[in-house]
Amino acid sequence: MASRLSGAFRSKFVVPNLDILRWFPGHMHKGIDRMQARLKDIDCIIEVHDARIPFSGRDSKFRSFMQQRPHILLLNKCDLVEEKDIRELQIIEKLQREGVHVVFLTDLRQYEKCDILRNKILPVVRELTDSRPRYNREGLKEYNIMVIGVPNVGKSTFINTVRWANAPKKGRAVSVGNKAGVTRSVSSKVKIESNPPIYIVDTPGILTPHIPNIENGMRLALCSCLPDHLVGEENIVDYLLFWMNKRGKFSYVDFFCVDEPIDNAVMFLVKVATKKNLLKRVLDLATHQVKRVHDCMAGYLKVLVKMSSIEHDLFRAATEQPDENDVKITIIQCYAPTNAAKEEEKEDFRSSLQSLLDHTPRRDLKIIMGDLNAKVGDDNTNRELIMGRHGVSTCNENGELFTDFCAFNDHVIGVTVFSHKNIH
Ligand SMILES: Nc1nc2c(ncn2[C@@H]2O[C@H](COP(=O)(O)OP(=O)(O)OP(=O)(O)O)[C@@H](O)[C@H]2O)c(=O)[nH]1
Ligand SMILES: [Mg+2]
Repeated sequence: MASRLSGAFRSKFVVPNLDILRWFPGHMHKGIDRMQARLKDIDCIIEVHDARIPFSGRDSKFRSFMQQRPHILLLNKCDLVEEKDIRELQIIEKLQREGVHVVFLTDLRQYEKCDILRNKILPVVRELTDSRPRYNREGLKEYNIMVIGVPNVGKSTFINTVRWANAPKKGRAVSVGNKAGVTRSVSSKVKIESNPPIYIVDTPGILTPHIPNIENGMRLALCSCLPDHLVGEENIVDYLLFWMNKRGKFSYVDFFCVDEPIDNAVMFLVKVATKKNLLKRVLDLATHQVKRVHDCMAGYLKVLVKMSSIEHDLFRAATEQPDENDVKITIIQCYAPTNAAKEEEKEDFRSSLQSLLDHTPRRDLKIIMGDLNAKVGDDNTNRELIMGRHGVSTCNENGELFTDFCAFNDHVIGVTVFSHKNIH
């Protein structure tokens, strides 16, 4: 089928707007500065990356960290690739030619396999550190590791898992979540071994401010290293179709029962949604007629991507029916630290709030209320989707953090949308 149809497919993938691949929020910018500042206390860098895309996204920022300290690369989420592909495609050899000499393949979901972390990775950390000058840390018995990488590759999971391997009864030391940008600041040290003492520092996932190449960006999006809503679910599906068709991977045709390969995301989604009866009614404003369109944007059709190292069959998909038609509301009442409070106090507050939101069912309508102690001002340039122009005063630091938080979580700052009587 591949050779018969290959001429019919796009030869180049085009995104509607390059901005969809630009995600470099304030916490990443700050994170890089803090990581650089912490380096003087760090003995070894462990870079975690998604094994499905061993090259995409590991940009010059990571290379610069690699050069400053001994470096280990973990290609994680190996459960989502065929290990034989990594061997056959000589991924590790290619990485070594690029100067990445120590590479481990990990599957951090499998706790029982975590002896590799203690018995293989940690000894290598000690060996690499001891074999090089430690400058200001010469003679110290402890080892400090910093975990770096792009968002959502399993950096925080690595810390929890390796700590758990040492002390199974302890809970999570750092937050983990299945979306990009869960860790938003450089953490304090987490102890993972006592003899000799080994500590790890977690860091936010960092992307480059300018994705150098569209396909790299789309591969990162496919592996959820960028938020789906930012790139657009339809664009992600479109790239996936482009990628599979180009390589003659047509397993999706039978899986979705769509008769033949399709090279257009909208057509594909409409066909699948029709078969699965996942259509919704919308009013077409131009014709005033009710149309039935596919409902993937509402999250009813969820495309789960199983992509592997560069040339491997990558697709697995499932559909999710909405539970019922009723909507539940979750209200989170909070009292935030003031603008003058310490950075750690503010970070604790944001992490707790994020964790509460992450534990709220996705379909719930979420309302955050209380005293946020944030002034967001009245300038909503580039933030039109999350705030109006009726905020008071000028934006302060808490205001900036709060608008970032709302942008990340798709929340609207209701109080800025309507004008108020000037009675205070
Ligand atoms: N399939 C699979 N999922 C994993 C693996 N390791 C971690 N995950 C999942 O990947 C998601 C992201 O994990 P995190 O540890 O939060 O990733 P992170 O790199 O710290 O992400 P940020 O803090 O957003 O930069 C979570 O849902 C984890 O459960 C793995 O080996 N295999
Ligand atoms: Mg994290």
